[in-house]
Amino acid sequence: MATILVVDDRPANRQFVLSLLGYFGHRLLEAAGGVEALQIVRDERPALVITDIGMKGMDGYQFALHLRADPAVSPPRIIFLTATYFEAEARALAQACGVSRYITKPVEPQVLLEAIDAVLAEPAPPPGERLRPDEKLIDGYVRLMAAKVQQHVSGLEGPGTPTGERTPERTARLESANADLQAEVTRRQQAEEALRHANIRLSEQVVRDPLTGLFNRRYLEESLEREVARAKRSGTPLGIMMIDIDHFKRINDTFGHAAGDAVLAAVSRRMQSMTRVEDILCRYGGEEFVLVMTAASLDTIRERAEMLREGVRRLNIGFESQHIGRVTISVGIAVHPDHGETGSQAMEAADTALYRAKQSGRNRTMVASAARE
Ligand code: GH3
Ligand code: MG
Ligand code: MG
Repeated sequence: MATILVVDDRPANRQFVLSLLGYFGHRLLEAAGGVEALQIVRDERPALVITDIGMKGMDGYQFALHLRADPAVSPPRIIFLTATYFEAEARALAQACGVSRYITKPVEPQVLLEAIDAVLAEPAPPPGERLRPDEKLIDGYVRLMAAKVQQHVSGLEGPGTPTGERTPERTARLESANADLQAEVTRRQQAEEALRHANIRLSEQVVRDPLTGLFNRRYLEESLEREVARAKRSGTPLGIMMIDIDHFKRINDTFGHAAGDAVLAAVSRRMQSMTRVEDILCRYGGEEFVLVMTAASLDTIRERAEMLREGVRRLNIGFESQHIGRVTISVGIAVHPDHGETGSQAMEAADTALYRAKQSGRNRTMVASAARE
């Protein structure tokens, strides 16, 4: 009696092999993929692994390579199961991965049982034996196999196929080919997805400030006129808030630049948590921020400014072992079209209001003076 692990991502295939081996008194284990199978091999140390060669996620050959490369396990004997139409590649792949046998599907019970007996009669691979697989060669075979799967499926489904030939065996082969193709498609989709994520991260880097994660000035400049145009079309007001941390220089001077950075990050996080997703919060420079609020009345903007001021004031900031304490902000507000026809005019009006807030003692909100309230 031997412990045998059966690996296949299609339950029906797995079940077929398991029920066949069930009659012969072996201890049977099963896995739906390469990753799971690796863990089972480490825990259960089967004498033999029978694995499908083309699976979603980790393929049979990748699984075999992992096993060979793992110094923690003495590698079990392996039998590959493969579709007939890429038998040649599978044979080469088996050789490159140090796998001594492969069996074509649909599996003939007699062939499988003989192969199992023969493989189990062989001496186990010595634990120290390590393989140096030729990655290029393997990659080449895998590509060939993927191409053949595609060819095979279009051959089965193509216009030249006589429709009367839909025997159960043919249907089973078609299903199996489709599943192989699906595995290949999934692999490609995963690669594309990873690339898409990398691209999103890259484009994020262009519009985000790295310290605070807020939008940067460049993004503000790009979006401001667009937002003004949109506000004009819809006839809704657009709010601009200029925000500046009070006496920020003192924080740097007292606690150091790194502590100053931590304050900038904490203030940004707090303000971000208090703004709507459709609003644009940017780090305009140093310790200055701009919030663009779409479709908001002056009252709403002023209310939001007071909330931000209170929210920041309540922060109790520490950095490493230092207690930095509280910081305050001053805010200048302007509304398009009341305080400026263009985005930059409205920004200037907000900046002037901010200057007045600083002049009159800081930690307060001021509205641009020409406001029609
Ligand atoms: P006020 O209340 O008038 O705004 O005073 P303030 O000290 O906040 O203003 P001031 O413009 O004099 O100083 C801003 C300081 O912000 C000076 C600069 O060194 C610091 N600063 C700018 N960018 C960064 C940064 O990325 N990290 C840190 N730690 N400090 C920065
Ligand atoms: Mg300041
Ligand atoms: Mg400043």
